[in-house]
Amino acid sequence: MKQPLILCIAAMLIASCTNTPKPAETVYEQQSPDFNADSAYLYIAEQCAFGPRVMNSEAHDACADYIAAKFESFGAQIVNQDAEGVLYDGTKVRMRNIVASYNLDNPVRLMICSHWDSRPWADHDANADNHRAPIDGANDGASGVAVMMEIARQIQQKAPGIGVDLICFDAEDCGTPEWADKGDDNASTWCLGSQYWAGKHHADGYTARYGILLDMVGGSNCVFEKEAYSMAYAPSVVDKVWSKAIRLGFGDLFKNTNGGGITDDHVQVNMSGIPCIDIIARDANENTFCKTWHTMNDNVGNIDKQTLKAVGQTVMEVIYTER
Ligand code: AHN
Ligand code: ZN
Repeated sequence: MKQPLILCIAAMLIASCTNTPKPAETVYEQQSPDFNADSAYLYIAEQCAFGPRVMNSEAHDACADYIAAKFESFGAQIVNQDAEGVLYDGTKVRMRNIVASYNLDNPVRLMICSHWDSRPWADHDANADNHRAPIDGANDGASGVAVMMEIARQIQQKAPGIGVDLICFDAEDCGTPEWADKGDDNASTWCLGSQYWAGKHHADGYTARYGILLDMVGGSNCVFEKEAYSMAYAPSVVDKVWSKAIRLGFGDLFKNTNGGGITDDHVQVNMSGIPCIDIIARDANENTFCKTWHTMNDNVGNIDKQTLKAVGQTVMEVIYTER
């Protein structure tokens, strides 16, 4: 009775072994349009051409208008959020957060964000004579905005299935300089624009499923580690982003290692109730930020298009596969 059944199963197994070809290595097929790193690079150069975008400067205000106009030219709805901030030394500053939105009718939203201001002091420069000079902030400031601009250009050509908000935070990088007395609440002197936004979102009832902060995403010889606050607040978002990056072939930059916690705009976003991670670069060899960080060398000439491509394509893939 049992024999024919066993024979039958054996025959099926043999058949399946011999007839079914060994499945080929599964190759991950990119779902998103191609992110163009050349245009992102151009948008970095355009921002830097204004000069350092430091608080209360003409370059700062002119660049704010350029950023809003650029996103508008790519079909986004713009909200400018103007506010006053106060620096570590009591100086009052004009701040502007710039929000560029797509598909406002869709309640399923992702927010991508970056700071757009540049540091007023090169207080990490090797030459002490430069410690009070403003920096170009090609990587630290312009790179994240430029990646968002290229994403905006792509969204205008092919809309993703969800709503997207691209948020440029002001006054992130004017925290107490190294050469001044840091006082006892140094952390609160950074991220002034996102602090304001966290207390008063740019639109009533605004929320997003999650956020991704881009900080220093155009440097050379750098890597991205899983930042500690991101892992604490939004571990599943870190997993999603890193696994997309690795499947797209960017595992050389997106490391499966845990980095330290960094006081950055994503902390404010998290405190306002939206889970948000930070894609922030550190030097590939040393446990420091990129070599050009807060130095006069943070300029367009030291931007690496391959880093822009890895980050831009990864974020695009996340946007275009979200349902
Ligand atoms: C501090 O060093 C306190 N925060 C790092 C955040 C940052 C500065 N990102 C760019 N510049
Ligand atoms: Zn900085």
